[in-house]
Amino acid sequence: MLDIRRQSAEVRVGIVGTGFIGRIHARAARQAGARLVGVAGADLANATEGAEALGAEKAFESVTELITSGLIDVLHVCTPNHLHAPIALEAMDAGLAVICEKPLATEASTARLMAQRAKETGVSAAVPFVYRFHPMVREARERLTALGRVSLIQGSYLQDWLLESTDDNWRVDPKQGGPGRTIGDIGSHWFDLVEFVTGDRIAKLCAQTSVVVPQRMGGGPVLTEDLATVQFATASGALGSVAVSQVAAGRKNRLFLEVSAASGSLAFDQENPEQLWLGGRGGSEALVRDPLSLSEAARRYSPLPAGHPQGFHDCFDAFVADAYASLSGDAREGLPTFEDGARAALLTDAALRSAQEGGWVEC
Ligand code: SOE
Repeated sequence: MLDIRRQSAEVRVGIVGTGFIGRIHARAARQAGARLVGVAGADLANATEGAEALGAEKAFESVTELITSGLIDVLHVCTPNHLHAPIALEAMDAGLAVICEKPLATEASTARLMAQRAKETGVSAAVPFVYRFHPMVREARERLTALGRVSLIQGSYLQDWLLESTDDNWRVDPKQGGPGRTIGDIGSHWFDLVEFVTGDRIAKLCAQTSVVVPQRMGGGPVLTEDLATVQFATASGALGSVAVSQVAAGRKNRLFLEVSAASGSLAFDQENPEQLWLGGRGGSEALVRDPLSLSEAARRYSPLPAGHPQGFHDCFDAFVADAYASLSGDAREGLPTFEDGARAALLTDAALRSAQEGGWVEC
């Protein structure tokens, strides 16, 4: 646990996994004023290379050595998915705060166990559903409360980085990525965002999945879905649908969400995050981010003046800053925790089950 005498001075950070997302975590940690103490990887050579790349003070021979070093307060878990659970559990048991990448685990039951362990140990445990930190997402959440009953929720999360059979990644392999690739990797973000923005819960869903590229890089048959469509109904009675794909040509990271309520609609597009579409029967407008006209909840995540675009890095930085703030008891509204990670894993699991067995699944 964080030493109370040091908490205002610095947060000492360790990172496991130094790929694309590990680098983003390292940058955000620094941005939040933390000290990047150590890196662990597959072996010492890998950790040394990683420590150098991230500018960390020390390379550790193993994850256990880093966890038990007594030199860190928080562990960032940025490995392939199948390693999230064992590492995060070990860190929590050692009393460390954890920031663990999504999906928290490759099965919903393990993700639930992780959320339970976070509760039992009392450590701070956060999961980077970072799209919550776009100011216009916070604005949508605030404004929606005044629009009356939600009738329809729809959208998509589309990428194309796995479009070609020559594209490959550890996420494609169910042993490393888990049984649900596209749903777990990006559907989890969409599910989280929709429940965060509406404050409602998906109560039941019905999904279909498809493998569009049957073989990659001459390997065996692809077993994880390239795309999925999901229909759902929420606890309050709204209906919804979402399409997720990692083979949608031309779409890079397009998370789109539209909510229609009794007296207006809202739409947010992650690739155009400075705007929020406000739909009204008598007229619609694209509200442009301007801290001067945003609600207080959104302004908090809007440090730059209008016309100075904020984006993915800003979201990540804000998420990590809030996660570190929670270490000293400053719990900020909207920090995605392991509870939220377990919830997204449950929805992922429900979608996969529905696609496999056919029909609706309660969630
Ligand atoms: C790859 O699909 C990926 O980097 C995800 O793992 C991230 O969570 C998402 O933000 C962008 O796409």
